[in-house]
Amino acid sequence: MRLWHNPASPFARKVRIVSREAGLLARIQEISVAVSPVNPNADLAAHNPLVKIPALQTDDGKVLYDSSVICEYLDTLHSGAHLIPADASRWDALRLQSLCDGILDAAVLCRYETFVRPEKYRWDDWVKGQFAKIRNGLDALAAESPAWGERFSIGQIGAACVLGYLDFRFVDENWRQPRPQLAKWYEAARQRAAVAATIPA
Ligand SMILES: N[C@@H](CCC(=O)N[C@@H](CS)C(=O)NCC(=O)O)C(=O)O
Repeated sequence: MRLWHNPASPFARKVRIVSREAGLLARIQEISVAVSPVNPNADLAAHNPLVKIPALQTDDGKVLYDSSVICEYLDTLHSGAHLIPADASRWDALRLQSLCDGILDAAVLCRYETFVRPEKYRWDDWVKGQFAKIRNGLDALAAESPAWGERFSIGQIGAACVLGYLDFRFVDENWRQPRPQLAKWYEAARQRAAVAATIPA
């Protein structure tokens, strides 16, 4: 299989953590590409009309996107504990993944707005609106993290990707200060080999 990704991409990181947790890394060739809405990658464009990462080409040639679909596909390829649970905890896990994806959508859009978009076109109120989503989402993660215990399914994988991305791109946000329990959870999550191996750089 081939995975188009970038080490900085939090959505691709979800897939890269899943592939490692599921023991599938040896079956995946990771191809690092640089993408942005104003700088599409031609190879990726030939496989994903949205020209976004992650995208996964399976062994039979199909190309899958986006990160949620790829994670679900990879979870069918191993015999270990499911990362997307099939039992009653499934809907909580999927909802948590959606919450984390929403926070990441807002954070990635803010990155484009504050870094890629020329300064004269920037819109402060729009950035404030996106940051409100990020902070509300973090508060929701903080409220539920004490109940996570040792669980590390797709929801917690999403949370690790959110927190790693904020550390990487928005360090001044200092998300830990008002949310010590979430910070404690993340310190433990960072010790997992799959999380440590994919810290954005
Ligand atoms: N919903 C998508 C979001 C993927 C996404 O936004 N990826 C960003 C990189 S983190 C991207 O490819 N941006 C390029 C673009 O928007 O053209 C997923 O879950 O995979």
